[in-house]
Amino acid sequence: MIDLHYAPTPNGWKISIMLEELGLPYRVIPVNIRAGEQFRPEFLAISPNNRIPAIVDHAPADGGTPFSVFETGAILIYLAEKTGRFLPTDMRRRSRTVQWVMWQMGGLGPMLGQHGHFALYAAEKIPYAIERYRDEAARLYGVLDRQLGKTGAYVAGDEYSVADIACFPWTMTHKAQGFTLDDYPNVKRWYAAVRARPQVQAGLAIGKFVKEPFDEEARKVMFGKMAKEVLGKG
Ligand SMILES: N[C@@H](CCC(=O)N[C@@H](CS)C(=O)NCC(=O)O)C(=O)O
Repeated sequence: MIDLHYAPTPNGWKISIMLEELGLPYRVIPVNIRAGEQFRPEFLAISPNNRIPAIVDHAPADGGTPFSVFETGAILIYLAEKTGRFLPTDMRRRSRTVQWVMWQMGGLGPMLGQHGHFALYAAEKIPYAIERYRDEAARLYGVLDRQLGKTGAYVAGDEYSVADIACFPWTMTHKAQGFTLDDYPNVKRWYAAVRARPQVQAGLAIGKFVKEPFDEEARKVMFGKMAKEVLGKG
C-alpha cells in the first residue's frame, strides 16, 4: 500500500495520475495546504520542503521498513522503477525521459508557478514580474511545442512516459494563465491525447475535496509568512 499525501494541484495530480496509470493500491491522505497542514511535524518528517505531494511506500522493493519520497520528479522515477513502467530501461531512451522530467521540474513547473503567482494570486500586481514570467512561460511552451513536433507523439519520444505525466498537469493551467494552445499546435495535439486517457481523468478526479477558498488567511499560509513562523528563516 502507498500513502499519497496530497492536495489537488498540478504537482499533486502528477502523482495521482501516475498511481492511477500504474493501478497500484494507494490511500489518499489530504493535506490542506491553504490551512497550513504542510507545516505539521508529521508531514515535515516525510516532506521536509513543506510541499505536497509526498508518498510513503509500505511495501518497498527492498522489503525493508516503509520508505518515504518527496519531490514529484523523484516520486515519478521511484514509482517507475518500482513497477518497471513509464521509464524506458535502455540508456538513450531512459536518459531522454529523465532529461524532460528534469526540464519540467526546473523549468515548466516553477515558471508557470511563478507566472500564476504574480498574474493571478498576488494581491499586488507587479507588471515587471508578470511580464518576466509570462515571457518565460511562453518560451517554455515553445520549447515543448518544438519537442512534440520532433517526436510526433509524446514528450520524450514515441512512448507515453513519466515525462508526459510530469508536464501534463502544469499545461492544464494554460487557460487560467491567459495562454491558448492554438499558438502551440503540437502541444494542443498532445494535450488532447493525454487528457483523453481514462487513468488521467481518474487521477484528476482524486480529492477535489481539499480546495479551500483562497482568502487572506490562505495567502499568509502559502506565501511565506507561515514558513517563517514555523520553520524560522533557515
Ligand atoms: N518541486 C516540488 C513542488 C511542490 C509544490 O510546490 N507543491 C505546492 C502545491 S502545487 C505546495 O505544496 N504548496 C504549499 C505551500 O506553498 O506552502 C515538487 O515537484 O514536488
